[in-house]
Amino acid sequence: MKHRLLLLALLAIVSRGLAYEPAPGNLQAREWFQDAKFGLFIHWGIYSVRGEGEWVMHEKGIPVAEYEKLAPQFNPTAFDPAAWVKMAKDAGMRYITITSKHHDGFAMWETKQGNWSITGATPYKRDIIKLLADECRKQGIKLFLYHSHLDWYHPDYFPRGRTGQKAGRPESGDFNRYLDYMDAQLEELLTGYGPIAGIWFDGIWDRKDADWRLGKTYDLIHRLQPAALIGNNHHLAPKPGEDFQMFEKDLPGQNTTGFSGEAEIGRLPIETCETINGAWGYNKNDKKIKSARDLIHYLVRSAGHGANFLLNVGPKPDGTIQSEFTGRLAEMGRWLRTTGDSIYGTRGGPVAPRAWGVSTQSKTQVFLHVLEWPDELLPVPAAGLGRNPRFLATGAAVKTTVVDDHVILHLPVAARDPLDTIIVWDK
Ligand code: FHN
Repeated sequence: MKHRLLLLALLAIVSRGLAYEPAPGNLQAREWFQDAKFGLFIHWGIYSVRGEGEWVMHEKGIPVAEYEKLAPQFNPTAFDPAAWVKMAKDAGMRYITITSKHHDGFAMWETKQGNWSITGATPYKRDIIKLLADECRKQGIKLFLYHSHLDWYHPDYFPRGRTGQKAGRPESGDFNRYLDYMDAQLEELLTGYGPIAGIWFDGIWDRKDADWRLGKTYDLIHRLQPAALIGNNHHLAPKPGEDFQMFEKDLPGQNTTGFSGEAEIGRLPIETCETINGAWGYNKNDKKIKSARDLIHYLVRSAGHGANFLLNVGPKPDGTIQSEFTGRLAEMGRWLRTTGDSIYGTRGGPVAPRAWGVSTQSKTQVFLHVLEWPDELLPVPAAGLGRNPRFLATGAAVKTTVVDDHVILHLPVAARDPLDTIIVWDK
């Protein structure tokens, strides 16, 4: 009787998908991912033709038959994958995450599941994911794929969710057939493009209560490429089978967007993503470009929270990336060339994140990033800091005074970097 109960309990766990055991290569990939710290997000698709962001189909209520007319206009002859990858590497980024399919359902690769794709419906006819994957491999940078669960195009995406209501599709459909189609597309991506570092899912918030068969899809991915990391931007705590957790436009623990309210922080590697202006897909009217200072601070604060930073660009329909974006990325890369030791390969440090800054740590060193602190004296908890405090930029010793369990750092104005004063201790 006891054994039967145990067996039943085990079966229940397995059938709920809780039994996921990451492969050794997957665990290694998680470590690599956390060390990498900085990645390039790319939102690119036929929506870029309109230059009004990737939600234009939903926001303007464009029916499928009308939206399809964008495909013949998408001919990115200036797309230069070598230049994109070099741009990311020069920015200090260690991986790229590109939209294989966004919510409009359009495949940016040569899918065999219909003609709604770059090779089936555009004059360009070349497989963008393949071109980029080959170039990433050549230049030694990893590639993740953003893949939308939500689909405004496919007729079997039914019952419909809270978006894409005006796409003019028939009021019937077989949701499981849609999921089969999605799995078949994922299988193509995970078998025809070399090692894929991970799949970045998005969109199940559109139909929160639907059965998305996540276990089946996740098993498929892990079977085809055990080291590929699965993350899902469902804005909730991680689910079984996922390998990293992401936040959107929020640091872990914040909820300025309203997306992260239910997203309790799990124990997986974490990533947060942000835009350079306010848009993910190309938006010709969005001129609100964040400063390099703000973007660098976001990277530093992410690292202090133990999270990666995935920073987005939305390329233009011709395949070029606007100079405001490339300029910001170049500035970030320049900064990282002298400060990278305090970011790459680190985890959150002993001083918890504060309004004035954060701490990070590698295996041998602790780093304090003082981002906004007007005074010369800065008290911080002494626990875990280590020996020999000095300014990372110059190597000059930092004068300290110990008061109870705090150490007061003396930070004369002349020794400060207005962007980020970094102090390093040996462990
Ligand atoms: O709806 C998408 C949006 O277009 C974009 O892809 C971002 C990126 O994090 N995620 C979604 C909203 O949560």
